[in-house]
This record gives sequence, structure tokens and C-alpha cells, in this order.
Amino acid sequence: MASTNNAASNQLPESFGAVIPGWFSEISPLWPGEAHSLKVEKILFQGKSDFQNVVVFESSTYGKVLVLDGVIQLTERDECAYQEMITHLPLSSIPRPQRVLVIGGGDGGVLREVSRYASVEKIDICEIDRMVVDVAKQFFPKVAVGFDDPRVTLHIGDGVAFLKAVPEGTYDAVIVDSSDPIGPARDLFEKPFFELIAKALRPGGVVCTQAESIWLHMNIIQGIVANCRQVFKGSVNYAWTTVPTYPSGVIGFMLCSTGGGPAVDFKNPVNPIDAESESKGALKFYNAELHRAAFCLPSFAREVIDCKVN
Ligand code: SPM
Repeated sequence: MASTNNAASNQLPESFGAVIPGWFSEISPLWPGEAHSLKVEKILFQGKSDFQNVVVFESSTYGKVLVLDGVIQLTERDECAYQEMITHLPLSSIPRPQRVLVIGGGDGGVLREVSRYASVEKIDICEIDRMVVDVAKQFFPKVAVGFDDPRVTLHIGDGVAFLKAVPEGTYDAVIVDSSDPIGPARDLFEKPFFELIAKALRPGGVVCTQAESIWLHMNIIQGIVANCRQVFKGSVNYAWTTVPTYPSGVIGFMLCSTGGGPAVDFKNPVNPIDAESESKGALKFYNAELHRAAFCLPSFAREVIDCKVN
């Protein structure tokens, strides 16, 4: 893997200082005409993996920030909102999850949250980019702590290829913690990928995927919803949460279940996360009220999503 660490160099990546000198601005064709900016205290790491540019910087207000191909993946201050919701929305919706697969999620934050469940026996993670794992372990130990759980097996490779090799009905839950649908994660938003997930899940199993912003990507969301309705024969739902450092300040999740097993009512969780999980550190964001609220959609989004979603 080609890699360069230019932390000492004065030559900053394109997104740095492009709008305001000394600030990082998140510029992407996925959100044209806007760019959220964070003041940079210090660049801690710059590298180029086989898949993407990887940057870590210390910000003035959100702690350390992980950026892939110019797009913020997490900050120390608000990562809890995303990692807790993408994990606990699905895992609290089925009784006693035992086998869980994470696709993407190389920073380890979703693993940290999955490991709160005592019923879970096996956690597989398939991350395409080893540099993301290494950088998370070096700069974000409170996130990468998820890798320390002995139930975790890390597979470095392509998520689609991994799923093709998984025996039918292997997992109770699959969580897709991907970057956006340009670059290495493009395939993770396509129908063939959802078909592979459905095959990998047991009847009545659940999937939760990163599903973009209702403010920015209704066209992408519409496509995901349509694909999921064709593929998942149980329930199909859209939920969302706030993450201040993601563009538009919100991000959504598709939550689906396979047919042929117990029905899954994502809006009324049967497996509330209990006090025991607090031994892994207190939950900072997720709670039962936010779980229910996550499925309430603004009218403009409901019009598009609800007419197609159960
Ligand atoms: N474990 C954290 C990894 C983050 N994965 C999701 C990143 C999404 C970044 N872009 C958000 C764009 C919202 N429209």
C-alpha cells in the first residue's frame, strides 16, 4: 500500500484553506454550493492509501477529525451520535442478536457499540482500507477501542466480495457504516449489494445502512428505498439523526428486515439496551426517546419516503 505521512509538510490538501485560510472546508459534488468549515489547529496525519486520501487534524472545536477524500467521517466530539444510532437502532430491535457483520466502519466506533450487547457471540468486520484502521488506532483510541473486543474478527477487503462468500443466513444483523456513494463505497448503495445482504441474513434478520441526508440527497434516498423495498421482504424504514459535522447537520439510515422470520418493528424496540452496557462506558447520545423520534420524518421527506416505505 502506498503511504506517505506528510505531517511536517507545509503543503496542505486541496480542501484546506480553499474557502478560509487556516480552515478545513468540506467541498464535494454531493453537496454543491455549500461547504461546512472547521478551524484547523494542527494537521496530525496525511496519507494516501490504495483507495483514498486519509487526513487527521486537530480542530478548534470538535477535537480530532478524520477526513477521507476531503469528506469528514468523524470528529471526537460528535461521533457518538452517528455510531450509537447506526448500531442501537437495529440491534435493539431484535431479541438477543448473536452474529453481527459490520461492513466499512474501519474506525471501530460501530464495533465499540456492538460490543455492548452481551448476547453477541461473533462480530465480523469487513473494511476495505487498512490505513483507516491503523489511523483510528493511532489517533482515535476511544473509537478504535471496539477492535479490542475478543469477539471481533477483522477482514481487510471488499465488502461485496466478502458477502459473496458468506453462507446464506449467517447473520442476525448487518450494519453498513460506509462513506458516501462516490469513491470506494459506491457499490454499497446499489441493489446487488442489498441482495447479498439479504442472503447473508437469517429470516427476520436486520440491516442498517448509512443513508445520506434528507436535506441534500432525496434522489439518492429514493433510489435506496426503492431497491430495499424490492429486496427486503420484512419491513423497510428510514430513520435519521443529527451529526453537526456532516453536511446539512443530519444523516439518515435505512433499516430493513428480511422476511420468513419474526416480524421486526423497528419503531418499538424489543431489546432495549440495558444498564449492563454502561460498564463499556455511558451512552452519550442514544436513548429510547431518540430511538422512537428517529423514525418521525419532516413532511417533505415523508411525502417521498413514506409513500414507498412500510
Ligand atoms: N464510523 C464513522 C464512519 C462514518 N461513515 C459515514 C460517513 C458519511 C460522511 N458523509 C456524510 C454525508 C451526508 N450526506
